[in-house]
Amino acid sequence: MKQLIVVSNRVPSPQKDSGSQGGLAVGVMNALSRTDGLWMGWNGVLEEDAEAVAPNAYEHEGVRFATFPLTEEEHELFYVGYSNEVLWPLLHYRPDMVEYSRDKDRGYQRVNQRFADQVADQLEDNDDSAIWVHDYQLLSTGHFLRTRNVDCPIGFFLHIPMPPWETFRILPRQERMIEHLCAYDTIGVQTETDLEHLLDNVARSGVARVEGHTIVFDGRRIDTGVFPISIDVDAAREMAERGAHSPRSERLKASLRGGPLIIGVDRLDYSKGIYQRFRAFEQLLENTLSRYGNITYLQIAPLSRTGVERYAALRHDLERIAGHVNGRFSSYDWMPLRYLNTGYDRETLMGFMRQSRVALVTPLRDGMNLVAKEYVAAQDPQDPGVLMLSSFAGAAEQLDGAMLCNPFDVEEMADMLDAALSMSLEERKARWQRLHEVISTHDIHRWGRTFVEALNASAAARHGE
Ligand code: ADQ
Repeated sequence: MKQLIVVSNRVPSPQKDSGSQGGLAVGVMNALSRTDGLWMGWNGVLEEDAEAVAPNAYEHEGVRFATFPLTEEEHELFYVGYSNEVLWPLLHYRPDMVEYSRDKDRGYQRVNQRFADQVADQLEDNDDSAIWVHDYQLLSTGHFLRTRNVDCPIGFFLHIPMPPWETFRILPRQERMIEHLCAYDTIGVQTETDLEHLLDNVARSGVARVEGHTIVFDGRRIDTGVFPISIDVDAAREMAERGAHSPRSERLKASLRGGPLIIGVDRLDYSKGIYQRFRAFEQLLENTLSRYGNITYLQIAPLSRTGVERYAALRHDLERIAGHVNGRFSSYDWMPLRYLNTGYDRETLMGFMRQSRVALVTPLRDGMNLVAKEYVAAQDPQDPGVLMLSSFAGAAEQLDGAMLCNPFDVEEMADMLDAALSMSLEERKARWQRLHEVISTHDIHRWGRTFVEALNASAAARHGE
């Protein structure tokens, strides 16, 4: 393969190096730099005559980028509407939150077509290229590429969960979505469970046949596989080591006054289970106040998707319960729950993680969850903290050294937090070693490499046809 084109809704900011942008950017940049790589996506700007604007081309870290604006209406229907008010809740097993309309559906299709047109226009050599499309915002892009006679291998990776049929079939016109998925050559998901559901959904929709892990549609074969996304373990460890000695970390440490620190780091999203976590922390305080002294729980939750109504409602609920917990338990010189909507640079974040005795990573549902893996990488091997992980995060299928919990059982979470805070050094070390072994062997480089290899294998199979 001479050229790899990656397509995602957003592309990493050229102001930051890929290492400081998190998992996806590192994995994709690695894959792109091995070929004549091009990364395409929305530039984050809304413009009235977006359709008439030529993509902005630039180079960063040896990789070419081409980004383009959207109109306000496109953004409203495609991104806010269909992507985040229909697909996001549905694929996170929350059909009760789905707000579907035909307008949003049409907007999604139109913008997916526009992404496909932009890519097709940039394609230099159909025979020697491959395209890798990312995530739920662009499920239909492969289909529209095919309608533009793009014949090269096209892969798709779903970063978020795939629910079972009884949930998936709630999506109006779900057959069309499956048909659009069948335009790809390779489909990757995060976990075995997601793959099981994907194959079952395809079979039950009646749109295509399933043979083992292969989908057969209209005489074409589509390979599927599990590719758990991960992190750059060495980079995360180095950032944590530096970050733990930064002035911010020193100030955080001094402010704890010897008490243990619990940390949570998430985008403010209802799928992350932050509300249930706050309640569990309240229960912990109620159960153990006299035992641990001043426990501090630091929840860092930068706002996301502020245009979506559900997120405003969640924010309101979190502010209310945080105020309630602090009102109930704070003393004149101690505030147990520190709830922040600020984003921090990665070094600071990793430094904070290294100082925390426990990380609460308790989503109600999550594709993978990179924070869980970052927390493991950030620990001091001589005195590691404890990862408390929801069994509904994709990461739980790999990270069995964590304390696995059910985020819907607040009392159980409180008991487990108690056990985590009093865990012996010996057990902490043993658990951490198991976790670290997994993330070091299954890191972000492996993720990008194995997906591109799978795509290449599809290409080879096509040429053999
Ligand atoms: P997200 O839902 O965004 O990703 P996650 O996997 O946890 O969830 O990744 C978030 C990233 O943002 C992490 O690297 C984290 O460190 C960073 N981050 C979070 N809060 C931050 C803050 N306050 N300041 C700076 N950085 C912060 C989606 C899916 C996941 C899947 C990923 C990758 O929902 O399930 O793991 O894509 O596939």
